[in-house]
Amino acid sequence: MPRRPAENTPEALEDLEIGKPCNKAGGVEAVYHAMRHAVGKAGVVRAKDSLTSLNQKSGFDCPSCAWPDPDGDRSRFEFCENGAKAVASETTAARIGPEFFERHSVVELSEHSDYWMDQQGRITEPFVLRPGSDRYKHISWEDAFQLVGQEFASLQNPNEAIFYTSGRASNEAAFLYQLLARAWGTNNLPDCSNMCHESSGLALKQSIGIGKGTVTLQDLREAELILVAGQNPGTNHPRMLSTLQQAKENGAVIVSINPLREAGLVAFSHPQRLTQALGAKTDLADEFVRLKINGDQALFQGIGKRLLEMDSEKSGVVDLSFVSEFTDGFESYKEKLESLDWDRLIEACGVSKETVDRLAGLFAKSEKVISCWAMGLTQHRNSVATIRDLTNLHLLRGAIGKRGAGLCPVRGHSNVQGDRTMGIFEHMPEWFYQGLEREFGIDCPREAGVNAVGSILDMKANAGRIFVSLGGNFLSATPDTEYTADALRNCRLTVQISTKLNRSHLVAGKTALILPCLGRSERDVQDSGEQWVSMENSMGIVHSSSGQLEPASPKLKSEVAIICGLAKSILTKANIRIDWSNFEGDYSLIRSAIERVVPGFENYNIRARQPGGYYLPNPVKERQFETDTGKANFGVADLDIERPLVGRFLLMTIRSHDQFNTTVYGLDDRYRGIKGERRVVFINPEDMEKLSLKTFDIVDVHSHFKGEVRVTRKYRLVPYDIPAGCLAMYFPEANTLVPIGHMAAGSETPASKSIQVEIRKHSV
Ligand SMILES: Nc1nc2c(c(=O)[nH]1)N[C@H]1C(S)=C(S)[C@@H](COP(=O)(O)OP(=O)(O)OC[C@H]3O[C@@H](n4cnc5c(=O)[nH]c(N)nc54)[C@H](O)[C@@H]3O)O[C@H]1N2
Ligand SMILES: Nc1nc2c(c(=O)[nH]1)N[C@H]1C(S)=C(S)[C@@H](COP(=O)(O)OP(=O)(O)OC[C@H]3O[C@@H](n4cnc5c(=O)[nH]c(N)nc54)[C@H](O)[C@@H]3O)O[C@H]1N2
Ligand SMILES: [Mo]
Repeated sequence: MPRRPAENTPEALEDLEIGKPCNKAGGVEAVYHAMRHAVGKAGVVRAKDSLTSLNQKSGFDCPSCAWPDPDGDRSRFEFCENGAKAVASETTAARIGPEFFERHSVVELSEHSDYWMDQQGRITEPFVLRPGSDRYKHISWEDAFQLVGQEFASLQNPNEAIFYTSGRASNEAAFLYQLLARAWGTNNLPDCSNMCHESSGLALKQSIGIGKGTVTLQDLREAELILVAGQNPGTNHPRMLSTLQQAKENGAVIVSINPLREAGLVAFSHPQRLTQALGAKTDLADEFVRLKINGDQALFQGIGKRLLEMDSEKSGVVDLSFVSEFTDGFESYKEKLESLDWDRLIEACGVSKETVDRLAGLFAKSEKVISCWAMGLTQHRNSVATIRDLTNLHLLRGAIGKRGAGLCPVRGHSNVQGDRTMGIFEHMPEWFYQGLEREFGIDCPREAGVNAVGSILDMKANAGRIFVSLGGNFLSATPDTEYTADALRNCRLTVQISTKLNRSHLVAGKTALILPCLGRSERDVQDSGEQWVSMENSMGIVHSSSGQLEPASPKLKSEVAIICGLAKSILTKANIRIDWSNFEGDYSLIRSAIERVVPGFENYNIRARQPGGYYLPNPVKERQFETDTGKANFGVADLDIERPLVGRFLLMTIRSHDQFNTTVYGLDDRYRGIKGERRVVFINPEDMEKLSLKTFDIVDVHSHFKGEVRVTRKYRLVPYDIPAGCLAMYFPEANTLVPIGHMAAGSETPASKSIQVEIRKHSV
């Protein structure tokens, strides 16, 4: 019996060095680190070519985050340190070919770290892992597609197939992918958004009628007050800092709401401005609100309560004309907040009453308010209610649907928003299904499919599923690693469309396929010539992206070509008449089909190609709220805060500065002063003392959920400026601790930022 590949990162400890956290982000050091990564991996010429065409109007879209490019002139280097790392990782000179898998069995590979895996380079051709074998072997594209076709043909019911998407896929690929799933007969379309901004999408849909942000870069530049809640832009959206810097120079007050004092929000040196690259800096956040993990709902309710009190003292604080013309539910919201007890609110958020009053004062004196947020708000049990409570503050002040004001959920993956617009979702509205039926003559299923957590439960409970993954790293990105590993192992077939090796290739179904694809930086040539693709960024701008570099291997196919190849072998029913070969040969035909199905894509082939792209319509910008009441809805929810029980902590799982989600570029977290190690637990020094533990001590972490216990071993303790009772560890290593059943009410996003844990000195 061969050994089973390990599902988790190895427990080996590296050489940890702890330095002082940085007090600013950016600067010349960021440029240095960017160039070091780019040149080190790809070689000088490839690095220069890739970085100079990154985010240019005729170049390719940065595969890192979804922050928009500036509308006006772009500097020749419109990228950030972490964008450069993402590009360097994709354009690396290292390769994984057949000899690599001859050298390494799957078990052996699984014993390496994620960092090591990323360094092995780009996968050059398709590989198959056959039942009983522990080595991937080369397979031709033709045979790979045929194998998939045969496996699909053996399923009893279309819902036995699951089609996952990661948010890097282009609109063109995503549209064809969901079409394939629906023509096959299922809405099983989980995506990375389920672990990401699903809570934002749902909350905003309920409150304002559209699950997307409502502001532009120009709005941010004009805002008077900007909240940045539960977000670490210095690491995860570095180009956002230049926008914040401009806002600041125009007089905006910036408030950071976070348990951690993240470097980028303290101050920023623009690496592309000479004086700043050399050391001068702009102080960004005027106020740092150091709240407890999961204290946000209480904080937002507290600010709302104080605004109502202020309004009763002196009218005009609540924008009554906005409230009466455009909103619904104000009276019950008011009643609810008035009934809340101040002591309870203050205890729950962990900040002083004076701070809440001061924030309310800032809201009351600012006409133009923008709230930005990311995973610190979306990955908790009460996330949907929290985001609705934040939205309520904007409704109270009429700070939405006008210049300089609105809501800004800051998306993660560069096209996660576009993928959803293209129909990657387990229950699309009826008009969408009818559009597909009209365009393609298929019968769309109407039964809702599974989301990410739903698909794990389904694969675990039922043997023989087929799991197809358009990008991403499902095993490491989802909660409860060991549980998810069993779910994937239970599949008859797992198919990964990937650029680079990851753990989801190793912990796989009975049969597993790796179908390697072109990266975004690479030229994509099909029958009709060179192709381009398109994406939608965090602000609803649709724009094009054209790869510039030679593909990493001549045997790679584009995502579109792979989906068309799969579709031709999976969809054998005679009644399906979709011309996949035409789509594969000429992507403008895909865009024409999208134009006929999805509103807002009129003249798609022309408009997406114009410099800078174009904005999708967003009715909220005109104060039209397409909700069930036809108005913006105040959300009224009970305060429901996660609190650690006695002897326990609340753990958040966060990103280091050297990773993109599950891809680990390095072992440092420069802004937090960490060097050489990812297996760390950040802890308040007083908590450490109370437990009689010391810096560098090795601990095991146990998570508790409804009587279930999960453990991960061997992490080093790092004292850090984090509120008492709170801990932080890095994702994905800590995902083992996230219970599968612990998720946000409504959105079902794993609550990976508020996990009940206990720490103990390591024992064997
Ligand atoms: N370089 C790089 N860029 C990325 C990514 C990456 O991994 N690397 N990932 C991309 C993706 S997919 C996404 S979704 C985004 C993620 O971007 P972020 O959301 O910034 O990423 P996280 O590291 O999860 O950070 C969450 C922040 O929330 C704070 N936080 C945690 N819990 C709470 C809480 O209860 N309340 C409040 N107020 N704050 C809290 C943490 O201290 C941290 O600062 O970045 C995208 N961009
Ligand atoms: N505990 C915890 N868990 C989390 C989070 C957290 O904060 N804490 N964050 C969640 C969030 S916000 C997200 S978005 C998910 C991320 O979940 P995913 O999107 O599933 O994961 P990634 O790590 O972004 O995927 C990386 C893999 O994508 C492949 N890839 C890279 N580029 C391309 C490409 O151009 N095409 C194709 N086809 N493949 C490519 C590579 O093989 C790489 O190994 O993780 C979630 N999981
Ligand atoms: Mo994300």
